[in-house]
Amino acid sequence: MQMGFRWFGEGNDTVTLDQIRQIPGVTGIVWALHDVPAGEEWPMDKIEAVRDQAARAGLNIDVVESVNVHEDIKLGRPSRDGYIANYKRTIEKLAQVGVKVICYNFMPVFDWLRTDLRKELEDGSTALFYEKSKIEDIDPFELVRRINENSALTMPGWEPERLAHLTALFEAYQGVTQEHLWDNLRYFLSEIVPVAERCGIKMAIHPDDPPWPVFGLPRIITSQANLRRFLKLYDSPYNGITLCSGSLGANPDNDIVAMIHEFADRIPFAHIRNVRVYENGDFIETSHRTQDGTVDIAGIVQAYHDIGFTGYARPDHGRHLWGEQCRPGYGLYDRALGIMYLWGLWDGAERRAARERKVAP
Ligand code: DNO
Repeated sequence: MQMGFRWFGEGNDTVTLDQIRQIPGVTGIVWALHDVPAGEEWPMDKIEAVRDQAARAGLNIDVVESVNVHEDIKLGRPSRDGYIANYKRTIEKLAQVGVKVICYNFMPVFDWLRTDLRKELEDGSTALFYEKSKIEDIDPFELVRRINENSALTMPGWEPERLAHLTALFEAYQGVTQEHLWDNLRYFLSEIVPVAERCGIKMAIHPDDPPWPVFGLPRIITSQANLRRFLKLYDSPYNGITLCSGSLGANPDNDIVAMIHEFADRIPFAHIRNVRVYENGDFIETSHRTQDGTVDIAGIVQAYHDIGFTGYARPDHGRHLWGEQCRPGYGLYDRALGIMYLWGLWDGAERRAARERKVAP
């Protein structure tokens, strides 16, 4: 297991590369050009600038998260081909600087979705929170109307300046079913994966977060059965998964350990984090420790060890601790603690395996 740490770039992250390099066992940053809009080709000089910054800190840039997919590709519009051509050229450029894995997602309109970015936990820290009733069964057009009428009412991702854009996208997705989305994903993969194969880059789709449809928008990367279907859309080791335990774990029916075993050779990248799911379906992000949430982090790390995982991993969203001012979910302290917990589990698994090898006849 190779450990990375997400970094949003110089001037765009409260965490510095010098801090990251002091976290035990971290060998690379997980990065992206966050100022390049989805659909545009990434400029080489900006890619090289990140490579050089990381190299000065002794960190690799093997994992990119994310090269975002333009909505026209997800919608299957004729203009998708131009955006796909840009995507291919970006893959080729990233190969030139040694990138090994590209994480992306295929969620319409929103990436991860929460209702509160700083909900207080019992210990006084704050964390990302999802309140089901605020999102499910809500007509998005009605929500836009309510926010327009009452500026005190808002939600992450629904800032007043985004409302017109959101409304246009919701209109565009009307009538787009899950099956349409599967077709558009298949088309995207059939174009992209051959390029990734040629470049030696593994594409790794991120599951939908949360793993169910929101605001009437289709979501398909949600479960073991759907991941199986996804992998069959294009059968290649270069068409893989970013197995995110927190995203999938928001649905307690998802058995992540079983997924690790079933998809063992198709997981180039693992996001490992915990969530606590409540009976009413709300969930909050907790520390990485198994006992703090409802996801079996100890079982998950053991499963990665059992399959001989040599891919990349990173801790995911952390809580905001000790007064840290940071991007929601992306502070230094809790993710660094998370890494030490993951290494503790991993090293324990190594010891057990070595002991078992010794006593084996
Ligand atoms: C959340 C992240 C996601 C992820 C994208 C991948 O913090 O895990 O935003 O980067 O879904 O494209």
